[in-house]
Amino acid sequence: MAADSDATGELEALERTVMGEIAAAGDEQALEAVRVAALGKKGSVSQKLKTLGAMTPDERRVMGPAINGLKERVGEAIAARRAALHGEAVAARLAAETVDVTLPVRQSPAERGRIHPISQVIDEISAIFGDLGFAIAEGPDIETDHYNFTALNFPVGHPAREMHDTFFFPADATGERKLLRTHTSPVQIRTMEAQEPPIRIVIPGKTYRQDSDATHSPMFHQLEGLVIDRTATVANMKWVLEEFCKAFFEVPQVTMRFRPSFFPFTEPSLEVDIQCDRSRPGEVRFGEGSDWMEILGCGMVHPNVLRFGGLDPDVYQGFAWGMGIDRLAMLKYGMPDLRAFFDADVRWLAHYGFRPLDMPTLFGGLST
Ligand code: 2U9
Repeated sequence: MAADSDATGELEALERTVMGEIAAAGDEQALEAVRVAALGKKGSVSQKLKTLGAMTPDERRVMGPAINGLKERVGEAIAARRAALHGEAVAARLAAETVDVTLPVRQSPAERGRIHPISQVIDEISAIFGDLGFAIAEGPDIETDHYNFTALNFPVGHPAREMHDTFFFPADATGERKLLRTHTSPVQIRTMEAQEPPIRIVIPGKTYRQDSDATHSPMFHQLEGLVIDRTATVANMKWVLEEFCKAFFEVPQVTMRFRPSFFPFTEPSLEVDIQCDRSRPGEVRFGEGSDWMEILGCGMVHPNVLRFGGLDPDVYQGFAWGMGIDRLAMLKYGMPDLRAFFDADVRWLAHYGFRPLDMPTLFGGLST
C-alpha cells in the first residue's frame, strides 16, 4: 500500500531526526527539552500516536506497532543518553573536586599571617611602658594648628609651621586650616586638659611630614611619652628612659649619652644616644662598642606648655620624650629602607614580619 510505505518512511525520517537530537543534547537540561519535544503531550512522536484513531483496522495493524515501537526506542535512547550525561557530570565533578590527600598540610592563617614590624615594635614599647605603669593614649590624626603648634609653644612663623614641612588641609568655612599632625604631642595637650595629674601616658601613632627618602616617609610613626606630677625630675626621666632602652634592646645594661638640644615644648631639651657596636657590617649591637646611635629626644615640659594644658607650672612639672618607631624598628630588626615598610609586599612582610601568636611581653621575651 503506497500510503503505508509513505507513512513508514515518515516515521523512519522522524526517528532519525529525534535520535540525532538526543545524541546532540549536551546536558540533562537540553535532553529534557528533546524529550518534551518528542514525547510530551504535543510531542512529534505523541502526535503520531494520535493519528491511529482515524486509521482503518488494516492500517492500524501496521502503523500501531510501528509508532509504538518508535516511542519505545526514543524513550530508551533518552534514558541511555540521560545516564551517559549524568555519568559525565559526576566524572567532571570528581575531577574538579579531587582532593590530593598526600599534599602537605597548608599553613593555618595564624601560621601564614605576619605582624608588621611597626605593629610589633609598638606592641613591644607599649608592653615595656605598660609594665612601668603608663597608660596608652590616642588622639586624632587630623589636628588643629592650636594643638599641633601653638599649645606646644611653637612661636608664630616657626619654620615647622611651613607648608614644606606640614600637610595642611584647605581652609574650612571658618577660615581655619586643619593639618595632619606632625607629631603625637597634641594628644598630650588633650590629655592634660582632660585629666588631673598625675599623668603617665605613652602615645603611639601615625604622624605626617613632607619628607620622603630611604629613611623618611611622608607618613611615619612616633611614640611620645609624658609624665606630669608634682615632683618629676630629670633624674626620673633618665631612669625611665634607661629602663626602656634595656628592655627594648633586650640587654642587661646600656650606656646612654644625654646631649643638650632644643625643642619649643621642653626646657631643658636633650637628645639621647645609646652606645653601640657597629664594627660588624650590617649588624648593630647595643650595650657595648664605641659607636653612638641617636634614638630619642626628651626634656622637661616647658612651663608655657603646662599652662596651655591648663596646669599651673608652680604646682606641676614633668618630662616628655619622643621617638621614631620606624627608625627604632630599622635599628633593632635591620630593615635597610623605610619605604619598603609601606609597600605592602607580602614577600617583605614574610621576611621581616612577626608571628601573630608571639605576643611581646616582658617576661615572655619581646621579640622571641
Ligand atoms: C608635650 C610636651 C612635651 C615630646 C618630645 C621629642 C623630645 C623628640 C622626636 C624624636 C624623633 C620626634 O619622631 S621624631 O622625629 N621627638 O625629640 N619629643 S620631647 O615632648 C612633648 C610632647 C608633648 C605636651
